[in-house]
Amino acid sequence: MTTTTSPLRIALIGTGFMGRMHTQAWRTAPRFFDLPRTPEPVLLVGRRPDATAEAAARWDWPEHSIDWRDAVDRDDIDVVDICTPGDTHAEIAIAALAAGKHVLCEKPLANSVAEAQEMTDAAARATGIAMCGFSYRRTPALALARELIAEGRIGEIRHVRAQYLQDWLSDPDSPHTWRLDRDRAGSGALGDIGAHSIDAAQWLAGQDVTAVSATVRTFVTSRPRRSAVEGLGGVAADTSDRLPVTVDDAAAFTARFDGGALGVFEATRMATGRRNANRIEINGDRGSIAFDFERMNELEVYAAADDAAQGFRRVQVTEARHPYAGAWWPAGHGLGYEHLFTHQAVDFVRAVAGEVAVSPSFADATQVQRVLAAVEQSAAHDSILTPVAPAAAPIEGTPA
Ligand code: SOE
Repeated sequence: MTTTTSPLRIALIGTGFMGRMHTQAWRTAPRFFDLPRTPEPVLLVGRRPDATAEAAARWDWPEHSIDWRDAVDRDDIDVVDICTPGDTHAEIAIAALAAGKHVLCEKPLANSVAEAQEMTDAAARATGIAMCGFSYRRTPALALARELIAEGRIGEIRHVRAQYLQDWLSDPDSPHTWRLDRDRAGSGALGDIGAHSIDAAQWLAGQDVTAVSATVRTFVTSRPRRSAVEGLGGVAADTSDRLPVTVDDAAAFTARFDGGALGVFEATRMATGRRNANRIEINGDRGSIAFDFERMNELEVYAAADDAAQGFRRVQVTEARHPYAGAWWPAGHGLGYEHLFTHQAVDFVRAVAGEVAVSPSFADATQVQRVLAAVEQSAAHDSILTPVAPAAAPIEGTPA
């Protein structure tokens, strides 16, 4: 019989993809994990009255509003969960923390280092906890990788190789969205998905990025205006009515880490055929780990100390002894994308109760923001890219 614990009353701000995902997580967490407090969805906040009312009814939120301040001002709300475009994170999080709320804020933390630092300073002054939603840390396979690396199983880390490949923008006529507007999103693929790679790399390696050399590209510079129906499945309107794209479509950069490792990163939403290929490989002097979210229940492990049967082992991370896995199904049945967010909700509730550390904290997320800013600064000065000398002109008379 599950013990009932005091409620942790949730206000969720945002009704897009992450609003749906976080709703699922708050409801699922207490059904599979023993928690010190029971998440209680109370208030859903959106932008449009009709779409917000429809989402609240469909996702079983008792109350709804179109003003986030309702979440901050009410005494019967304990947690403000921010799932909105990046240009609103700082104002909402700082107000919620000042009102004594606990805050979960989607990634990247903010649209600038200055904003992220203001949020971190607000968290340091606050009574509530403040966590950033780098959800891939909660993949059982990556949590296992971190345990193995922390135990020294792959030795001294030399290489970190991370790619996050999506393709939902490969079609030049896929509709414009706030994620393509620098004023709202801060950056494009770099901050949206490259931030995940940066956070995971630093967290797994236990080292921070200290310098980068980068280049970015925007392949499609304008896109059709999205129809009025947005958030719950909008479709594009007339493709001749286009809005400018003011962010990167793709970013590539090398990185130095303070522990001596060398990093190579790639983030793109134009990798045609790759729907959500979030990959990372870390090579040490005694072994390696490799992860690909397209096979998210598996971790590839190489141990140099192995005997003649050497090679990368494909570990199914579904055993009860593996991180988070024991709460779900028998070994071998596997988890999905949504379970990362349930694990995030579990760890958030446990952090509120002081049972576990807040991870990632706003300070951790601000370090990611500093790396994002360095990448954009480096890419802005493409002069760092040394042109390859042109081929010598062919000698007269030689065949082309
Ligand atoms: C981008 O499309 C996106 O939704 C990211 O914003 C999420 O952080 C990532 O988990 C999935 O892709």
